[in-house]
Amino acid sequence: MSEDKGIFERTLVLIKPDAIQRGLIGQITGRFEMKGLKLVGLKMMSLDEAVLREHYAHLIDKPFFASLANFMQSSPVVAMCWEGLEVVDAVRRITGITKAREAEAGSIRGDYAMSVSCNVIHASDSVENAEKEVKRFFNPDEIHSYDKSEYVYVYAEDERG
Ligand code: IDP
Ligand code: MG
Repeated sequence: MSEDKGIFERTLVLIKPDAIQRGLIGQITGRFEMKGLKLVGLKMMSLDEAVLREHYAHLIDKPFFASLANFMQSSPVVAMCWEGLEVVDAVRRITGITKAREAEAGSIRGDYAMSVSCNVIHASDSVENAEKEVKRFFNPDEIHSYDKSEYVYVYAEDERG
């Protein structure tokens, strides 16, 4: 694949406990489906302290870490792996900024949340982290390869590689 063609990537999304409680699983998942992304992994799971310390390692020293960990353990989450052309960046754009009440209208956080902490979803922030995070939450046999017929309409021929 030539450099200007872009790369098909995988990224991790977690639907957080606030969205589970508020009945937003379907609407959030639908946003990614409507965008044309391919769902290659999906499961509901409860997060233990160890995985949260790894996943939020960059926040461990913050005063809000304990309440963030409590929040993320207050119900199961839904973990999803989405695939697409330059999908890591595309999903971050759809997600919106961390402080949800300032997130752009039309983004998931912009449309569904008001909080910095309870901001409905997690999305990987770089290709490098996406690779690590997909491995953190999914075993290899939980990631599925299959043809998605609508790809012929979602991407132009030269983008499909
Ligand atoms: P991100 O989710 O937009 O990538 P990060 O800075 O990686 O933002 O923070 C991870 C998560 O930690 C946020 O989505 C949010 O749930 C929580 N968080 C981040 N900053 C704060 C804060 O200042 N107060 C409370 N929770 C926070
Ligand atoms: Mg982050």
